[in-house]
Amino acid sequence: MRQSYQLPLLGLLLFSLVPSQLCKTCAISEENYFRLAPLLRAMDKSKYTRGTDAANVLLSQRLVGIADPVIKQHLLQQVKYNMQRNVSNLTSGQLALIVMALGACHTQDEKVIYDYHLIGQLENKFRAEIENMGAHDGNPLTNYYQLSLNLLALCLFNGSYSIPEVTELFSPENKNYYLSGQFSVDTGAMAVLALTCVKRRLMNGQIKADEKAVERISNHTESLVKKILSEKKENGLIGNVFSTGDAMQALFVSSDYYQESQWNCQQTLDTVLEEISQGAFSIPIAAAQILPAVMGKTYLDVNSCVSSAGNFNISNPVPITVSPPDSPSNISVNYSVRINETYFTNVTVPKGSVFLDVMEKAQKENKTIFGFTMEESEWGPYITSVQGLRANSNDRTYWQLLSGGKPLSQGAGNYIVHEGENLQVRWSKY
Ligand code: CBY
Repeated sequence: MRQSYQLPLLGLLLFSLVPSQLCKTCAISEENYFRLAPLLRAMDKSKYTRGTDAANVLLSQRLVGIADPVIKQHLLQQVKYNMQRNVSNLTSGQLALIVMALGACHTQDEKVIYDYHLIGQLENKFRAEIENMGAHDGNPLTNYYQLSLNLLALCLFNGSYSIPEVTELFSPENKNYYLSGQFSVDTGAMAVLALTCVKRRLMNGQIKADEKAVERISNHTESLVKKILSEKKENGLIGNVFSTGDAMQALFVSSDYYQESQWNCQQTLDTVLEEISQGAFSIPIAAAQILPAVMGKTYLDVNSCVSSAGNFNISNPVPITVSPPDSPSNISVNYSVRINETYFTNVTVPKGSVFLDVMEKAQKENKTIFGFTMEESEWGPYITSVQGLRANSNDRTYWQLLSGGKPLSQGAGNYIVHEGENLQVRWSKY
């Protein structure tokens, strides 16, 4: 009895001793800015996309203070076009990114948020995600990465959410942090950013709740940070190359929860710079998700932007033209579809083809067995069905892409296939 009475007090005492809102970052030095050119080139391509990756690019650019009016105008048009068409077409995470992009750095574009009542719509989408969890065994409409983006945007732009509900929802034991049995670093990182925002508002007295709430949110954050750090690889990447940017942001804002010796930020940054030079971030969204971290920024900085445009003298990148190979040769790969049985084929495609080209070639040969459908996503085509069997987030089913039995870390539109490779799409649960 005595102990349970003392615990909250002890928590409060410990809390007041911990230096809060600490934020440790490591960032690229100015003389190395030229190494970011491939990212700027990649983000430039979002001028030609119709998707919501434009929002991610705009958010990222504003955070690092690149004021390219042409790109900005194009992105803004895209976002407005999207809004006017039908907001209900957007998923919760897409709308959250649009809100953050428009609201970042308090420009006149912020007005669009209020003209279109985007905060109210975001609150509705958050509610719908939670209701779906109630009806479908704890599975949201989309996923926890998007729920985290949703909470983050609501927190940053004064939307409402229930603190007890949020602490319950984002408990580190929740299965939604895991995809196919593996802790999703991207998801955990986004949750840390959202929870940190909520905690800061609680502590500043901007929102009210009992002190237990702060303590629970701190515990959740600590546990998620531990899981993120345990996915650190020898070369410094956290999860894989595409999750490292989000993970860095999460670690920047949560340095209260780990020792300096547990993370060598400079090593991670160096490896990321190396990956940039090798062309790892060639699609706009991948570039947009790594850029803030490399510049030492996080999504929590949207309300306190500083202009670094003056120093950033590589804003008009010239694309490097790669001449196509003289004689395009063909390669042959094995391709299979696995449901309960496995259906095999062998197809010939031009060298440099991607996974999707293989799937299309197989489909042409046998529509019944290799027929498939896809949808455009920010990361490129997402395979929605094969043989008419459709992925469904209510039962966590999806079509997994593999090579040599190992899951790929790129989508069908980006993974370049090699001679003799054993490619597979597999009916799976995440
Ligand atoms: N973003 C989202 O909603 C996606 C969140 C995310 C965690 C995302 C990775 C991280 C990010 N930064 O955006 C994510 N993937 C999720 C949640 C999912 C699941 C989607 C479930 C749902 N109902 O929303 C799911 C089904 C488990 C999934 N990803 C599948 C896949 C495979 C797609 C195959 C297909 N059918 O087309 C694939 C290719 C893995 C595989 N081997 O099958 C895959 N994802 C990959 C590789 C990735 C990475 C993409 C990297 C790249 N260069 O293309 C990823 C960044 C991402 C997008 N997935 Co998912 C993760 C990584 O490698 N770090 C919010 C929205 C607004 O943009």
